[in-house]
Order: sequence, then C-alpha cells, then structure tokens
Amino acid sequence: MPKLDILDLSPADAVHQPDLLWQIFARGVDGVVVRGFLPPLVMDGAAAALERDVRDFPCTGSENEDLDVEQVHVLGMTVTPSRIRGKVPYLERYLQSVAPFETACRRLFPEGDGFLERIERLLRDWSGGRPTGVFIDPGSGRPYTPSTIRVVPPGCEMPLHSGLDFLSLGIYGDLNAVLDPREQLSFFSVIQAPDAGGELVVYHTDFWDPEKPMQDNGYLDGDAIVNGHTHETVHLSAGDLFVFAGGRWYHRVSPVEGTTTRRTIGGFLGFTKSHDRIWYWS
Ligand SMILES: O=C(O)CCC(=O)C(=O)O
Repeated sequence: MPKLDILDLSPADAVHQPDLLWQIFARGVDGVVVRGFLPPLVMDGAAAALERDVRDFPCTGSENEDLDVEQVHVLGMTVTPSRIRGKVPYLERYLQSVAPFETACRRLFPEGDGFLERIERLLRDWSGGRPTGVFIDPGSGRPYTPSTIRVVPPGCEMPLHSGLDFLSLGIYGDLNAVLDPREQLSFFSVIQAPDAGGELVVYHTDFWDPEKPMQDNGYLDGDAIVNGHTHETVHLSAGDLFVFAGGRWYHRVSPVEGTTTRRTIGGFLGFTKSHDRIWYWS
C-alpha cells in the first residue's frame, strides 16, 4: 500500500503550484512527479549525445578510475561520497568542474531550453517567491554545480541512502552553515530509462525515526531496511521529473536489468534556516 503522498502532474498543471517546494519541505506532501517535464524525444537525443560525447564531461567513478570498468558513475563532480574519491572531494577541483560540466550539458540539448534552464525556471515557479538559485561558494563567490548526471549501467544499482546522510561530510560545511538541516529535497529527470529494473524504491523509513535499525558499530543497518521495511516504487519514463523529500526518506535504485544503461540528471535543494531563500546544488 502506498504510504507516501506523491502528486502526479502534467507540465501544464505543474506551473500552478506556487509553493510546492515548501509543501514538500514542511511534510505537506512527500513529492511530485511531472510527467513529460521534457519531451521523451528530446531526452532520446540527449541520451544519444551522451553515449557519443561522454568524454567531454568531468566525471566521478564510484568504484574505479577506469570508466571502461562497468560501474555507477557521475558525470560532473558531485558533493556526495565515492568509494574511490573518499568522503570529501576537493572543493577547488569540484568548483573547477562546474563550467566544463555546464558547457557539456548544454550541448546535450542543442535546440531550445534544456534541463538546466527548465529546472531553474520550475524551481522558481515553485519557490513561493523566495529567491532561488545555485549555491554560491562563500569563499570564492563561484557557483556549485546545478546538477550532475547519474549513470547506472546494466547489472549495477545505487545503494540505499537518504540525502541527510551526507550532511556530516566535510564538504557540506558551508551548506550546513546556511541551510535548515531538517530536510533536503532531491530532484531528477530520467534521460534514459532501462529496459527493466533500475527503479527508484522509496522505503517508509525516515532519517529522523529514532527506531530505525542500527548496527552495533553505530551505522545504519541498510540491509534490515531493504529486506524488512515496507516501500513503494516510483515508476518513471524518459522525460519525467521527480522531486521528493529524499533528505529524510531512505531510497535506492534497484539493479538495472537488460542491456540499456539508466541515465538521470538532477541535484539537491534546501531552505535557509530562516526559510527565506532556496539554494540548490549537486
Ligand atoms: O538520480 C537518481 O536516479 C537517483 C537520485 C537519488 O538517489 C537522490 O537524489 O538521492
């Protein structure tokens, strides 16, 4: 039985939700799917361009520096941890990757507005009039990356996590200084859906639940959640956008089946401590 309250909107209806980000933040709803946020044909073009031009992107492997080894990887540099890069990416390298990522990303959408322009507009439409933009590094005045592209090849999966798990990482220091730590939203669009599997599975288990299963070493018992807790699957096709309370709801991407790689593009979003401004990053 679904337990999460997830709106399902057309792009035409989506623009009539002036304070939707706050509604998700404040637990009025858990998330929203916008069906056909970008036309599937536009995403097909982006997927083909990605196959061809993947070397144009700064890239973070998750397991191995050699991207010819099949593994989950991220195009663009992300603030989230990676097994090979360790827990804390170098901020300077991260900031330097932003402009090359944006240039390569805009090339995926050669006609009209692509994902970066559209998501910026939609987040502003949903901001309740709050200033909304990409987080700026307070030390240098340079922007964080507005999004990254997540690539999950056949046979691979994204393990269980929640966005708030990452707040303890060193690179989150500047974000933590300004953001309300109680919630963080996740947003992403599907560029290429897999043949089967590769679904976003959201567990009915909250980061803030004092009863969530823990191991003796003090870390979360993710296996206990995956094997024992109720969950629901969010079905998404190429072009759909999903925005949800991914800061607190534990979620994962199930193993990709078949021969088609799963590709998504997105990031994270938070409200300042006084809730008067919205920042996003990836
Ligand atoms: O891009 C995706 O498909 C996964 C997104 C995700 O796991 C997250 O935003 O935390």
